[in-house]
Amino acid sequence: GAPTRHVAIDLGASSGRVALGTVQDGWLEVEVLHRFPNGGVPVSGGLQWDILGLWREVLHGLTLAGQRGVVASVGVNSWAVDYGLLDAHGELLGGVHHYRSPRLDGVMERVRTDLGDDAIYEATGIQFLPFNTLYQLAAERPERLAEAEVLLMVPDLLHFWLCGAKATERTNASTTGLYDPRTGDWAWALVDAAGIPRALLPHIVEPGTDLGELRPDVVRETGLTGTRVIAPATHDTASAVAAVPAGEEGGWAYVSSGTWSLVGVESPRPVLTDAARNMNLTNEAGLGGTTRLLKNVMGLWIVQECRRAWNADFAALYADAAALSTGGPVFDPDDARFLAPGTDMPARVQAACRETGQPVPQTPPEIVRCVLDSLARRIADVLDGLEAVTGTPIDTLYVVGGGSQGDLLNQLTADATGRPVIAGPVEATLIGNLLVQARAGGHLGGARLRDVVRASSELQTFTPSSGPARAPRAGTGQTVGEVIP
Ligand code: ADP
Ligand code: LRH
Repeated sequence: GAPTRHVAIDLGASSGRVALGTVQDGWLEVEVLHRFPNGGVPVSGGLQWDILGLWREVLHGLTLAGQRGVVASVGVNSWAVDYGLLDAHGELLGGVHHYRSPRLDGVMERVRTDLGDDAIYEATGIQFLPFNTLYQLAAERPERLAEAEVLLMVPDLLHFWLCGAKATERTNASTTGLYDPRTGDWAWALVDAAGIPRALLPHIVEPGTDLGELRPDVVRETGLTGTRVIAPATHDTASAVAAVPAGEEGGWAYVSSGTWSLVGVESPRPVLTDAARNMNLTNEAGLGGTTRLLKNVMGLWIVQECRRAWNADFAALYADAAALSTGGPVFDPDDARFLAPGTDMPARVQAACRETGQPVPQTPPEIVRCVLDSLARRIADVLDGLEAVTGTPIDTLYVVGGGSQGDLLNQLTADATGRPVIAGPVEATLIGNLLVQARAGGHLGGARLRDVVRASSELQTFTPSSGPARAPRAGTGQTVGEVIP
C-alpha cells in the first residue's frame, strides 16, 4: 500500500523528541526531527515541570513535520503519574508538579495509614511509590482542587491543547494508583475514600482512540492540515513495552531503561497475590488487555545526577568504569535516599557503601561502576522474584530505551542475571507510539506489532561471560541460561 506518515511525541524525564514515522508494508522508518532536554525546575521550594516550554518544543517539532508534507496522525506519550488541573474554562491551574517534588515528603505514609495498605493494594495492584497520583492529590491544597474541573495526565493535557479532547488514556491511567486493573475503570471506592471528587477524573479511552482534529490555533501555528490526534499508549513505558522486539516464544522479560529501569514481564492478567504485594510489584495496563507486571528500579537517574554533579565527559568515564575489575561494592539503588534530585548524589552512593561496611568508591569511574553493578544486581533479583511470582521461567531479557546504548550495563546485566540480554531498539517508546497510531488508522494490515519492530530494528546480544550463573531449574529437566564461555 501507499506509505503513511505519523508523528510521535515522546516526553521522557530527561529529554523529549518529536519523530516522524513512515509506515509501509509492515515496515517502519523513524526519523527524529527534534530533540530537547527536559528535567525538573526548582521553584518556590518545590519542583515543577516546564510544561509550557515542553509545549513550545512540541509545536516546533510539529512545524518541522508539517514542512515534510501530509501527516495522518499525531500522538503524545510521557512519563507517568503527573498531571495538570484545568478550571471550568479549560485554563491550566498553576503549574505541573514534578513527581520528585519535596511537596510529597511524608504524604504517602499519611495516606497509607488513613486508607490502609490492604485497601490500596487490593484496589489498584500498584507498587507503593511516594509519587503515585493518589498521594500527589493528597498533597494538593484544597482550594486548588475545589477550583479544578478536571485532571488531565501530562499526555492527556497535551492532547487537550492539540485537539480539545478531555480524556484519560488507559495505560497512563493505570499508573495513578486510582485505577482498578480488574474492572478497567477508576477504583471508585478508593477515589471516594481518598476524598477525590469523582468528576475530576475523565472517562478512560483505549490506546488507538481517535481524539479529534487539530485545533485551528495549532493548525495556524504548525501548518499541519488534515492531521488527526490519536492517543498512543500514552505511558512511555507502555509504548516501550509494546515495542519490545520479542517473538511469540514466551519466557522473556524486559527492562525499559532510561531515567528508570522498569523491570517486568507481560502478563495476560493482573497479578494481585500476596506474593506480588510482598514484592511490591506494579500491575500497569499494556496493549490489548495485557498487564505490565513490573517493578520500578531507580535506574540511570543516579548516574544522571552524578553527571550533573561532575560535569564530566561520559564516554571516557564509561570506558574507565569498564576497565575496573568485577566484585566491587554494591548497594540497594531502590533506597528512598536516591529519589530526590541533588548534586550530592555521589556522596549518597558513597554513604550507602560505607554503611554496609564495603570499600567506598572514590573516583567518578569507581562510583559509576558501583552504580551500574548495583543496578545489574537489582535487576537480577527482580527477575528471580518475577519468576517466583508468576511461576514462569525467564530465559531472555530484552533491554530497550536510551539506556540500552550502554554496553557496559548491558554486559553487567547479562552477567548478573545469567541470561542473554538483547539490547534495542533505543527509541522503543517512539516506535510503540507510532505503531499504535498506524494500526489505529488501519495502516498496519494484520502485521503483529512486535514483528514490525523486529523487522525494522538492529539489535545487539550480550551473552553472560562467566559460567552458568544460574542453577538448573527444578522441574524443567534442563539447564537454562547455561552459557559456554
Ligand atoms: P528518559 O525517557 O527517561 O528521559 P531515555 O530513554 O532517553 O530516558 O534514556 C536516557 C538515558 O540513556 C540516560 O540517562 C543515559 O544514561 C542513557 N544513555 C544515553 N546514551 C547513552 C550511551 N551512549 N551510553 C550509555 N548510556 C546512554
Ligand atoms: C518512566 C516512567 C515510569 C514511571 C515514572 C514516573 O519514564 O514513566 O514508568 O514510574 O516514569
